[in-house]
Amino acid sequence: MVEAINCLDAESVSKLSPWLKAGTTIAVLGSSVVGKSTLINTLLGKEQQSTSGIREDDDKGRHTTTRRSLISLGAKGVILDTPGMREIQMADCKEGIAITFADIEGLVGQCKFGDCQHHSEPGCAVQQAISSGELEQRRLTNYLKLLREESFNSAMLSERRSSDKALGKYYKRIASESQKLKGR
Ligand SMILES: Nc1nc2c(ncn2[C@@H]2O[C@H](COP(=O)(O)OP(=O)(O)O)[C@@H](O)[C@H]2O)c(=O)[nH]1
Ligand SMILES: [Mg+2]
Ligand SMILES: [Zn+2]
Repeated sequence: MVEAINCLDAESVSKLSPWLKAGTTIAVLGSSVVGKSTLINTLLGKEQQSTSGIREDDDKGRHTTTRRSLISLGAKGVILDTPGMREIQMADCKEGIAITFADIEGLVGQCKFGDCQHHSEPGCAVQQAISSGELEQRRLTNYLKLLREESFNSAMLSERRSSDKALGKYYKRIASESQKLKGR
């Protein structure tokens, strides 16, 4: 669905009401200055989120939304304001890929080798489907590309999570050791 709205106009923003229900969480995404915070303010009926129309000066210079925040819209659910993002990466979406490419995943199970990469192995059911015209090469390329992206991002994410955890433990240890030293 695409809705064109004026974020500054409550009546226009009310077009979004079918998606704003109790129990739902909505995230606003998009480049900086597209009007994400403005939209949220109009939904709230007050200027709660800083927008780039409001100048805020601090040691970092002029800025608007600098961090994520989760805002309650009462009976309209909750909404997540975000600073502008350059890109959105996928992770933990193996299930979504499996559903979207159910046809290919069905073929994969029929390949001769369990670890078939579906490029040039003998007995590859996927390549057979390409030759017979049952499957489009473009669709297979997309599938393989998404799988690669998924596994790369998920690995990066778990690496980052474990290094964050280790850092947290390190901080805790330093804090408790310095407490001990103070107590002496
Ligand atoms: N005319 C008009 N101005 C808008 C609209 N949405 C946002 N703005 C203005 O665009 C600027 C950036 O909005 P802001 O909410 O800070 O963008 P954000 O960075 O995506 O959060 C502000 O000056 C808003 O007043 C809109 O629908 N119409
Ligand atoms: Mg903003
Ligand atoms: Zn195969």
